[in-house]
Amino acid sequence: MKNRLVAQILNRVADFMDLKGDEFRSKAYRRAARTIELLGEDIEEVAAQDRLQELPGVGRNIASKIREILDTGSLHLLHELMEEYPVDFDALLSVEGVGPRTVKLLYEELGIKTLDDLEYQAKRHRIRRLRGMGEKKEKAILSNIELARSRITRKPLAYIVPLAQRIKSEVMDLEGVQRVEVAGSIRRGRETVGDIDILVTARDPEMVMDYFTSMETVREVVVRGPRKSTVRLVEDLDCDLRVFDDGVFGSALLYFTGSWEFNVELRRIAQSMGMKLSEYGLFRGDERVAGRTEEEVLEALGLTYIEPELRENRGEIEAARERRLPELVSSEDVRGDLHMHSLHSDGIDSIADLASYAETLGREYIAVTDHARYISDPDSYLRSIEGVDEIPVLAGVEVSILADGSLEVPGDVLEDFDLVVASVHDGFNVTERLLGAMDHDVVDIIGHPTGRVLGTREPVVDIERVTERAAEAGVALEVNSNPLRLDLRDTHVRMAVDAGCRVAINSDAHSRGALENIRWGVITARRGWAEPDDVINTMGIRKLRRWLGG
Ligand code: DGT
Ligand code: CA
Ligand code: CA
Ligand code: ZN
Repeated sequence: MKNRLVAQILNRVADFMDLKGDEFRSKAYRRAARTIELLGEDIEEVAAQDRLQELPGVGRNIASKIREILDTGSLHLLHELMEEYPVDFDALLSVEGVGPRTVKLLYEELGIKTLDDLEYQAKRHRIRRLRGMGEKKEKAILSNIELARSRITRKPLAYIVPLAQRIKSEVMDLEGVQRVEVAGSIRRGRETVGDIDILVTARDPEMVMDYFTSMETVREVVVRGPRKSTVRLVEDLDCDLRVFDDGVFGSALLYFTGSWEFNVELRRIAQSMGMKLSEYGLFRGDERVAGRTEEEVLEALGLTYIEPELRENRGEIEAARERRLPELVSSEDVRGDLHMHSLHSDGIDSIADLASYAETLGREYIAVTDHARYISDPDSYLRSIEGVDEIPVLAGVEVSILADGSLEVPGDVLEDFDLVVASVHDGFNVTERLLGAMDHDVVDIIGHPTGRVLGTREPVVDIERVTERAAEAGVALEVNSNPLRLDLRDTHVRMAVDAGCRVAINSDAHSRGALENIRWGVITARRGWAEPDDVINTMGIRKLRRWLGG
């Protein structure tokens, strides 16, 4: 489907029309883009059946532009506009508080074209003097530039994994291809990724490159070589593909999985043993000592196998040498899900539908934890939970932690529930409030403890004090599996585990489908060195009930 590409290009044309001050055309292009974004069918089908002009907002002119995009993958008009106004729209618009109108103003008044220009002028206090801007807006822009920079270059793991898997399986289907692995930060499970790295062994590398550089999702070929190519994808990130010989695939995989810091340390160890490590193998002089598998290379360096999630040079290499790496928790260990929302609050599915979908995912039990403020009649809420018999459903509730650390609902009301998740829902004074909340005996789990959301400013929380107190109070800290939360994050999970406090890997789903998100929480917990025993929802339901009751 090229719907998204077409909509993106039309929207970009509209941005330029705004710059030109051509409000009429801007509106027309934006309207057409919106139609195509919301279109339930494949735009190529519509074009093939000559029905483009039947779409709302698509006249003869725009229809011909759409056909041009479908035929060529780009639009001549857009290139002309880009030459006329060499403004980096993507970058500027990604700064919170900067819209197309502001871009126009910044360009016309100060000639700002890039993030660097914007930063430079903001620092010289030139922005505040512009019409409708002022000191406050200038400051906000300056502090949002940093964030915009990281957002442009890095994407949430969960958004990119399906794309990487698709490319992997398509390459796998090519003739003569033996192995395909996704390496880099994706294999390590980092919460955001900069690009996709793919390693291949194949009889005919040229043929793989032909396919790779002409995939439908390729916007632009950055480099094409016989064994290494880089393409820029429609999804706005790069993908590297390298072809290796089977005999060195292990060392190549090790090298391109990284992390950089991990590789540096491995190479240092190889050197200290009189060897040399590269993507082509582990060598003593000219002799290749190891390279076929990762295990082989690591063993030759005196190390046990190290799971990719741990490869950040945060003590895992030393632990591998001393044979004391943790047995990491895995998806199969997770038996229940203890945080989700149904129709009783802001979820979109019934409790029964959540339960039966959870069962298909292999969960043995769930807890439904609707927001307390929606539950006006606790008895009827509890009755509707009792009525479900697909799998055991714990009657839970999520309560907000108020500004002074007290709970939004009195403790005696909470006694009626099997499980209480307490969460902070705004970013102020988080540490003190969490510590306060853990003084209440009824609280079992602290939901998304820091309240951070990827791509927005991170709240300041003293995790060391929070994990210590949680361990003492017997409260579990959540690893919220929502791909934009992952809260606790990997390094925080590690602190929790070290402090001896338990975590709960929960979906916080607001729909059935989101119950699948647990996998991202598992990856995060693994990156935090968590073992099954560190995670309360690896317990069976009886044991868990005892834990909750105690
Ligand atoms: P990303 O793409 O920013 O999310 O992070 P990575 O870790 O995937 O980084 P990337 O794509 O630049 O490179 C993939 C891996 O390849 C990286 O983790 C380490 C390895 N690598 C690439 N070039 C070098 C190098 O020159 N030296 C070392 N030590 N490692 C390298
Ligand atoms: Ca990468
Ligand atoms: Ca790369
Ligand atoms: Zn929730």
